[in-house]
Amino acid sequence: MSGKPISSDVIEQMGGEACPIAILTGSGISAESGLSTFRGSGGLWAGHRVEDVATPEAFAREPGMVYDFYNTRRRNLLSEDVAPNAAHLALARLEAFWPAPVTIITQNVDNLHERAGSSGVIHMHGELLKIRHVGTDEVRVWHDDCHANTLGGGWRPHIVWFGEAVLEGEAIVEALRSAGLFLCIGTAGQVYPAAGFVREVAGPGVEFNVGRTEISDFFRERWTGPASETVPRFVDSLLIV
Ligand code: BJW
Repeated sequence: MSGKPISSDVIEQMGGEACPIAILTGSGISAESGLSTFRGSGGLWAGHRVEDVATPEAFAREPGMVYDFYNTRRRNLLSEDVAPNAAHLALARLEAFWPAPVTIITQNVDNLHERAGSSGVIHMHGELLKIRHVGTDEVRVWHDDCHANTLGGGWRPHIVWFGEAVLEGEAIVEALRSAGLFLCIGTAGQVYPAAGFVREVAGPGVEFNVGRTEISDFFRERWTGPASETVPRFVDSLLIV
């Protein structure tokens, strides 16, 4: 961290008008809620090769394995053991009390931001509790297992795989363009376009992670530690003026 803490800069702006805040979250924010990250040891892909499960080609080649992968994760997300943690709750509190728009752009396919109370969450990589028809693009909420013959066939997980366009691109551009502050929580910064947001956003960035990432150098400030501890402390520093 260099210079004075970013939170005091932002608080100074409160004398005029509070700035909109854009927040990018990744799987690290949900790790303490009992959901696996992607690339760490024991991560989601530890037992699978990425290209076996997270591409349209893999789905065409071996649909059964891909359906099973997401069915297992959907069941886990719906289990009693998984719930929002203090970081999700702090972001919902920020949205409730910050006097300017707070937009969460999440790479996560879980629903923990919504369950914590955040609204208007942008799920750029899709949602585990939805399925999409490959012919019509119709999207449905879906809490059961999904297979090749579900609802007569043609339904796939509503997930953005490698090589597919991310969702809600225009809303993301608008949130980044207008943000006076950018928070980036629990992502390794290895998957684009999300990894490039810190270089596109109008305002300064703050990174929250347990360690350094490939994009750490682009942030004005870094908070190191578990998100459930660092994010509530940061939010407190913004809200207590
Ligand atoms: C904690 C913590 C705690 C742990 N507290 N922190 C430019 C350059 C090079 C390549 C590309 C490029 N632009 C596009 C590409 C190609 C590609 C890409 O990025 N490839 C890379 C491998 C280089 N991107 C795409 O294909 C994207 N599409 C696209 O660009 O389309 C263009 C297009 C336009 C028009 C038409 C057609 C195409 C799509 C990307 C989709 C990504 N989808 C996935 C899988 C979804 C399926 C699933 O859920 O199974 O989304 S990839 C996977 O990675 C998942 C995640 O959302 C994403 C990010 O992972 P994340 O969250 O960062 O997880 P980890 O595990 O890597 O990191 C966890 C972090 O948390 C670590 O840093 C920990 O330290 C930290 N942590 N505990 C705080 N308690």
